[in-house]
Amino acid sequence: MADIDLMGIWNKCDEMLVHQGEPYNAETPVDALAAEITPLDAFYGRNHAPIPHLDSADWRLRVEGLVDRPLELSMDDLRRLPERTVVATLQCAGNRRADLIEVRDIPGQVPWGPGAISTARWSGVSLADVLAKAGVRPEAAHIAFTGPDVSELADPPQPFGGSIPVAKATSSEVLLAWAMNDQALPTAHGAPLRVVVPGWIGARSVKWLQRISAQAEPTDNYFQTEYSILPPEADPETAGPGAGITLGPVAIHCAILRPGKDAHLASGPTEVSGFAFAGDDRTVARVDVSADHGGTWTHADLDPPENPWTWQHWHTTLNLPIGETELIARAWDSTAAVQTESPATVWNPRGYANNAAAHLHITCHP
Ligand SMILES: Nc1nc2c(c(=O)[nH]1)N[C@H]1C(S)=C(S)[C@@H](COP(=O)(O)O)O[C@H]1N2
Ligand SMILES: [Mo]
Repeated sequence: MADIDLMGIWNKCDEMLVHQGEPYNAETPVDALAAEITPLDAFYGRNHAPIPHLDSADWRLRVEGLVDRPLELSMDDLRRLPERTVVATLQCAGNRRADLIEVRDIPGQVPWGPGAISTARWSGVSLADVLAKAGVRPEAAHIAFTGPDVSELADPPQPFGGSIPVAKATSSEVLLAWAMNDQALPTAHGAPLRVVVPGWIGARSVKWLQRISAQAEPTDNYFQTEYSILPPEADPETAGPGAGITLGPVAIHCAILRPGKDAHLASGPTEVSGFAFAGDDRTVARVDVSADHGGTWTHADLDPPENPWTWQHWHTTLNLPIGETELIARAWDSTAAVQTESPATVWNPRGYANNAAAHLHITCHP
């Protein structure tokens, strides 16, 4: 990837794990996953088309469809509404696809490891405030978002879009954000304005937002149903839009960050740490870690939730035996849902929503 000017175009650090240069798809390195707030230069990037460059002076947001007052808003108009800040984790539905690919190949999709996830402090306006200005009619059940970036993945090519139900869209945590970590929203992350749907798959947080539409049905945008769980026997090339379970809220999962994958280390008491993310508006209730194939489980020390939409880091000390060991971590959420044990159980043809327990191979010497 030497031909890609990471600093110039995307303003990313050299440690990013770049899967594709154009469209840019890169995951957050482990060190940055260990921080509560991800630095901007390490925040993962997920794109389906070349990055659009919008001039924020000419830019307008249209709000239309089943509304009493269609709107055309400039950034100045939006900045007159109350500013809100929400810390929220953004996670791609394809996060940890690499573990599914080990079960069975998933051609044509980015082989994400555990780093298609990051957390930022987002600032902007509440989508609810903008929708209230427009007056959403009672017949509207979904709020659809459209960006300007036309993706060749759709046939015929289509701008990126997605929708969420009105109930989520009018929750105060859903933002139209113009800032990230108290800095102007970077172009790579959707400037001048992006949607942030906390607790839901990243695909619904449409970047470079241009149009909001209130409608009776979910959007028919290609990416709305592309982000769905097909049954294992389905062919993703021929599956129709209704063939899968459309993804919305994220499911509970966790990652082991330390020790690193395939680490060689001394046996004995060893610090094991990672994060867990509950998704939707749930929190993480417990993280269990095992070094003996699930024979015994240690309950990790878990950071309290910042809010329901943010990952929680955890750590514990395990007494590691000499030789090869597989560490397993599994998280439980506040509804008592737990991660499934094996990626084989959740394998699906497009490789989405892998929330199987985290497994990590290490070797310990005396
Ligand atoms: N306009 C537009 N918005 C988009 C996308 C895109 O390709 N185009 N990708 C989506 C997906 S799948 C994810 S996971 C997040 C990633 O956001 P990030 O690149 O800021 O990390 O943006 C979402 N919004
Ligand atoms: Mo995504």
